[in-house]
Amino acid sequence: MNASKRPRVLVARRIFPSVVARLREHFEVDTHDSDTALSQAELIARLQGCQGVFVAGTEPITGELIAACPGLKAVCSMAVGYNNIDVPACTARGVLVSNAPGVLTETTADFGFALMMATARRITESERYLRCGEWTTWQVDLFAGADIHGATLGILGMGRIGQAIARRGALGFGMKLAYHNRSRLSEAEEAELGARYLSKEALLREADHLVIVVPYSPASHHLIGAAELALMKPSATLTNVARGGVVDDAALARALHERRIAAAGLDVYEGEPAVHPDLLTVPNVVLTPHIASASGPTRLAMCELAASNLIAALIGGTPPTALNSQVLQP
Ligand code: 8YV
Repeated sequence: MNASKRPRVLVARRIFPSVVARLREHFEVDTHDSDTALSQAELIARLQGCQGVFVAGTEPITGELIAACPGLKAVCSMAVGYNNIDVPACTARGVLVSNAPGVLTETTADFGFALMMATARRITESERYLRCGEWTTWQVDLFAGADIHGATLGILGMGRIGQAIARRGALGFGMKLAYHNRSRLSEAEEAELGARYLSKEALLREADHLVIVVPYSPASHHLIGAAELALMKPSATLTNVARGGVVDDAALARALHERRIAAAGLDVYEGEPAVHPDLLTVPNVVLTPHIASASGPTRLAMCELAASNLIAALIGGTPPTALNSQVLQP
């Protein structure tokens, strides 16, 4: 193909060079080879003349941006969550949107489970104590935490990742499973997992370890706030690998400080990368920087999937994980 006729795309974050090289086989590629997200105004300026954009979960693709970039035909994200993209605005203007489901399910479930275990067994809290030189003697109840095996695992949001966490709990650790989800699983799915469906309130009351895996939307904003935390057992833990904003971080910090729940494990935050200052000062919380999907092979697979979507959307073929494939209909 004549190089000047090739579609132009922007890769809006630093990603793997091998994926950029693959995109260069098909496109004129402009890169923002940086770990700092472009602002909305910068994105709009950089997207003039582009037909496609490769984003992470961090670039806001708003209706305003779509209107200001009339040449744009495809927005392909390497994230599974797409709350940063105004999909209806894209659809209305015929812009294809894709996300990256599937490839990160098991890696994210591994991490969610690990974070829950670290939280229940106080791993990082006890490591800080040791590193500070405070460990001087064996104590019968030193960092005594909660058991995982045999405990009730409560899953809020029973999609792919929720189910993968449920399997780990039931098969690996003999946990009792309970869940709440907008739509209930089929009887066969519930039986296979051995999972009981509960109302959100009953789940909060019964869970020994609550793991949150719901997508973020206005409907799930502060799904867990002070009132919900008050329903939980004082011995319970809460783990969030979904999105900041699903949990009211200020209310959670208060509940942790007052020991109204035992501990929390958080990978995501309201307004991240900023973290609520009160979460930084309570000891009974494990904090990680949004890395649940971050194994080397999985991050590469997420980028490859976004690239495959971009290539199919602009060159030809069926984008494997489009969110609005109706825009491709003639
Ligand atoms: C990503 C995520 O690392 O896929 C998602 O929705 O939250 C993470 O796996 C992140 O969004 C990429 O920016």
